[in-house]
Amino acid sequence: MAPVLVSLDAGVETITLNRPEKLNALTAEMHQRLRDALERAADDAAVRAVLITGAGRGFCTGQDLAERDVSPGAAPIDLSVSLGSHYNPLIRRMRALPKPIVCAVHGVAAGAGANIALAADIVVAARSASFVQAFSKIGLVPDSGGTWLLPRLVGTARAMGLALLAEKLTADDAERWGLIWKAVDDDKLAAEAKALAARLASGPTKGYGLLKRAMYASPTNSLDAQLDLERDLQRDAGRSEDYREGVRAFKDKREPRFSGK
Ligand code: LHQ
Repeated sequence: MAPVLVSLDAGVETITLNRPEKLNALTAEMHQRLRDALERAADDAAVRAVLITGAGRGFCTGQDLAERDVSPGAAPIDLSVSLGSHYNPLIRRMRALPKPIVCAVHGVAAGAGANIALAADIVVAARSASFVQAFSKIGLVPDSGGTWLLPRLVGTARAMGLALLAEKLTADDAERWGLIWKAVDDDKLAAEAKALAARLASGPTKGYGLLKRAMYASPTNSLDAQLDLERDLQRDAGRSEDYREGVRAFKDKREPRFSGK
């Protein structure tokens, strides 16, 4: 079986991390397949939303720790190579994808696995799931955008606690802290995540892409710059077919039928 499964159904590209015997710990091959899947999502107009999920009993435990030789006498390791070639491009690709990404987290999301999940646009987690900034347990710094995202989502005090203590944060606490969109009962996770992705896939795709750009530019922009950006992006949104359809549907008092254009 491929370590990452990709399928397309009704506008939703589902990407399933599929190395369940290792809790979907990430290998170089998996990164390659993730890259291919996200490139396809970007290029193929038939893809209007992405759903990321994991097979087996957990979502993902980050980098496969067995990929590197840390035995005494082994050659020094340069982890920046892996970040530069795999993890950083993955997070950038997710954030830049002009289509919404839903991530369904169950079991454990640890290390880079947690931060990849948090880089999605909407994160839904099973109530029994947990998020662990496991990095400090092995002497590392939170990566995959963790040190950028965590303080912005939960504040520096909680971000530091999560990073230094590397304790499991329950899905309920993650929801309460504003780290994720929602915690749901375990038996509802798959259906809930699928429904969200399907709903987004039938939405105004162009508008969603522009919305992502605005939202993710916000943390580093001044209000002035953000107002200008909103003006420019709204110009583009207003030229979409879906804007016209949305307003027509409103006037006709019916549900809109968005084409994604
Ligand atoms: C694993 C892993 C794993 C290999 C479970 N690797 N096998 C980025 C770029 C470059 C380099 C370095 O780092 C990074 C960022 C990172 O992501 S660093 C990695 C951060 N992740 C961790 O440190 C998590 C390591 N895993 C754990 O601490 C435990 O597996 C947790 C607490 C997540 C789950 O514990 P259990 O439920 O007890 O499961 P388990 O430990 O028995 O795991 C099941 C199997 O999966 C087991 O294999 P085995 O052959 O013994 O049955 C584990 O060795 C394997 N596995 N995570 N990251």
